[in-house]
Amino acid sequence: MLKKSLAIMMTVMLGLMMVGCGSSGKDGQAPESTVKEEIKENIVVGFSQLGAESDWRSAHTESMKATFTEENGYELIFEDGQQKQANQIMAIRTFIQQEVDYIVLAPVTETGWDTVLQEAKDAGIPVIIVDRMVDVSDESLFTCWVGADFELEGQKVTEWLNQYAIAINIAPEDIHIVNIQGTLGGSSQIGRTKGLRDAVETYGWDLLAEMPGDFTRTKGKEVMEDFLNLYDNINVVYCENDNEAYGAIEAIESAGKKVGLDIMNGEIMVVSFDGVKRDAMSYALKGKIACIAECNPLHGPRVQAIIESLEAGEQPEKFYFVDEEIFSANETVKTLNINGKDYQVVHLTQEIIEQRYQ
Ligand code: GYE
Repeated sequence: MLKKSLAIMMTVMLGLMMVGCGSSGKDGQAPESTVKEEIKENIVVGFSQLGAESDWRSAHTESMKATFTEENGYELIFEDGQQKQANQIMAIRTFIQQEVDYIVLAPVTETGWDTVLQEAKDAGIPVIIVDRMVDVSDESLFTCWVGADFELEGQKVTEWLNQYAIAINIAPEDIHIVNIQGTLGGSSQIGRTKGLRDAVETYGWDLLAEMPGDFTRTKGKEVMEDFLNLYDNINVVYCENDNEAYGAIEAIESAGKKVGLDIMNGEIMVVSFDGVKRDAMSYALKGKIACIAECNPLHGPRVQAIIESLEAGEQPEKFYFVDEEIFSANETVKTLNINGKDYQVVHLTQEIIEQRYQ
């Protein structure tokens, strides 16, 4: 059985039964008091978040904090790793010392977790991995994982691009792409980059360059400025998240160029991932971002469901992939077929945006 932290709530009801003013009590005894002790067991969750680089990450943190509240029967210990694996390892070691009931880890990179996860296992603390994955030699080192299929997200965006390119009749070799990658070594970067590279190979597009933008707006802008200085024929910018896309758009517009889908007439097309904020969707509605593969950050309730099933003695699925959409305001591409499965493209309208962000 798991250790529980005891949050002892003392409800002290002083039943002072005063008999007469200044009296020492009934029959001369001490005042009668009733101490009622209610013992409520809160489940202690130590959550090592990797950082605060993007809108996606803020929504993810928010979802965890809103779920693991005292009202819901939890105590959440939150640690921000600030993009450093060493900080996350330190946080996990602290959680082990604190004898938390569960460790939740959103790992910055995939590799390098074996030792610390073995320590958690030896301490008998289940570890739930969220968002990016861990690449460990022994999968029994974590209980389960919940997150997105990042490679599929990449395949959706590139298949959308492929169909769009065919529809506007542009030759594959005339598609000149730059890739602003996410944080190198994290699963979302690895999967999305792979999705692009595979499509480049399959369709024969021209991949000019790849550089990490660390999933931030600032770095996305810097990288795009460098790309624009180096290449004068870029017509597609593959941004591995929306924050990088905002930065890239800023750089393109400051350079006096136009973002949009009309790449036959000199516009530069931006595609990206996440779709968490209204801002990103509004950009998509205007065609400033041509297409966005959704990445859903609302993992709090999913992790809660996993913990509840573990508490009930059940064994949750080892890997739980979240279903996600693909958005574009442009109606040219309607359906994507990837590995034999159809995905409808959600054609954005103001109404759809209002519904999603009430
Ligand atoms: O897409 C990006 C972020 O790993 C899915 O990390 C996550 C990615 C997300 O900061 O915005």
